[in-house]
Amino acid sequence: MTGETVRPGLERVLVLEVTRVTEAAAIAAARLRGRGHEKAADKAAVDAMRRELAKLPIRGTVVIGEGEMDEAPMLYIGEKVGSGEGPEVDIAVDPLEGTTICAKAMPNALAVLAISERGGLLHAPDIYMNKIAIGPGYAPGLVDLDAPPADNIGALAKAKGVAIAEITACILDRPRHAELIAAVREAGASVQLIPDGDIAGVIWTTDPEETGIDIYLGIGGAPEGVLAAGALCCIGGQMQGRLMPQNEDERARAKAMGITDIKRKYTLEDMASGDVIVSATGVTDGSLLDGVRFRGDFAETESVVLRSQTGTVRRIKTTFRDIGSRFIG
Ligand code: VTB
Repeated sequence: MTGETVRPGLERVLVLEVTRVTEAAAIAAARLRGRGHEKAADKAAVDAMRRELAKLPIRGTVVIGEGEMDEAPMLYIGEKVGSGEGPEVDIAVDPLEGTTICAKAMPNALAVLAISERGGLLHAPDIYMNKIAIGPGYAPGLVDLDAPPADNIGALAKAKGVAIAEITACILDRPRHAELIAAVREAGASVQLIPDGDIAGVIWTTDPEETGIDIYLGIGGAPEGVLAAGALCCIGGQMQGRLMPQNEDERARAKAMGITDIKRKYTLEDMASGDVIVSATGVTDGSLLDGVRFRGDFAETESVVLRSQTGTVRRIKTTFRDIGSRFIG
């Protein structure tokens, strides 16, 4: 053997670099856990993430961010981030997924970032998306966004070899889901409602034995949909999504971002493909990750970093010293 083949794609050293970014965002947000100030916690996470992104050796473009340029001062869609040297990459961020969860110090708030080769992540506006996701190991097309919930649940139970009563669907607790929730329960399955945080909801489907969640269903944010697709593209699983503009303005925004067919049903590959790295750090404790622990001038974080090209899943526990001087913006 004359050495290892170097595969094209993102530089693997970025795996650790992106984790630094979500760690910093998580620590900044965690300082404001339980204070009831959603905006302050989100801003702290955004500031920290942007500061860390500036240190990365990349020429990055934000494709999923805090909003469009006119509504978000930082990490807006189209913003250039990184040191300005290195590969051209696309970046999707959710500096604080679950701002309300964090403000209430409830479970499952995360700092999330995905990085891909140019064009590897769907450029989606900050509007709603209808989503369906299941974990790996099932025949392609087993479930479908346009099929009745009972059909999807039935197909999944059959493929899993269990009774429908043993299937659990994760759905955001919103009035708009009343019919969906009723249909899933009527089919005989159980529903786990979540207050926010559907990136985690989708990721849970990849490990039903651990999380108890077999399928994710319902309407959440499109940015969260693309980030969740990024994660599934690394771990495996199936997902479909369709943008759900609520008015003319949202339709126009989607068009301005290059979306010509607003009714298009996106597959997982349409939303995330090629070499993708996703990092998530826990802000509050959750079933995916522990939240940030503060001990005197130390902080401990737990992150998971995924890479699609190799399918590697890394869990990283980090202890930071002197956080008083290092992480105050
Ligand atoms: C979800 C959830 C987010 O927005 O995408 C949701 O994952 C959808 O919007 O944590 P609504 O709150 O309007 O239902 C969040 O709850 C907040 O960004």
